Amino acid sequence: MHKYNGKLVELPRKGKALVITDIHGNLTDFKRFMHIWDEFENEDNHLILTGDFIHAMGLENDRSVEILEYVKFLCENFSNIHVLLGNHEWSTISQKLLFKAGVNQTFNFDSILMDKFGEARYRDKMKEYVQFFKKLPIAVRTDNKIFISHAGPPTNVKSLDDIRNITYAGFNSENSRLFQILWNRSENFTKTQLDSFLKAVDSKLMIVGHTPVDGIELLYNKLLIVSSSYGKGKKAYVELDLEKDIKESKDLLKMVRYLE
Ligand SMILES: [Mn+2]
Repeated sequence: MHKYNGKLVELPRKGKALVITDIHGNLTDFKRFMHIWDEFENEDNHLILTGDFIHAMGLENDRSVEILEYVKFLCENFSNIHVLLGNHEWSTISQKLLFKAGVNQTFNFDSILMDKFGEARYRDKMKEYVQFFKKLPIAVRTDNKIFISHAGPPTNVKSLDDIRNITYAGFNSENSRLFQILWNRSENFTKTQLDSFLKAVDSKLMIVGHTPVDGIELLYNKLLIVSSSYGKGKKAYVELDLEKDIKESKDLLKMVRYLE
């Protein structure tokens, strides 16, 4: 099947992987993706959610808890489902306050938990979720050399071991490798830094979410940014062939799909 190597999931040259990014509390889109996965599922195939499945980016109809409960169930019951940590789940661990569009998302998640579970169960539920988030892997590397993470690349990674051990320094924002792989956007690295990261992790191309785009955006011909739900228009995902040789971005672009 696959190797769990610290915080890195290593996928063999077999089957396909669905790569889905940034659900952000959107239960309607989540269900549509789960339907696609149901059709796609077999013992060689994998589902990869690249983090930020919680926290709706506006206040209306935030279904983060339902999605989180389901994602947790999937993780605990299927070894071919890989859920990566995003900066929003990380903020729940680190208790760093996240302000988006003037809304304190951490506080909003707290209040949803409070509404749903009540004063009595709220603390236990929060603890349970934090434990779950801490166990999530941070990245996937496929045998055909695609590196997948929530955001990034970080500018201070020297080897795959730096990814495997990335949470040794803790979950606070002083752990700069972890912080950067969860938060970095195009303005935080140069083409040279992207190239040296890919070399360090022995990968050809990289797939991330995090930055809202119109379906997809290709950066420096090496980094594919995908928005599957929360984005700027089209909703894209990747049906990644784990067996094919992927030499350049155009090979990867052929594997992009869109929600109808
Ligand atoms: Mn994000």
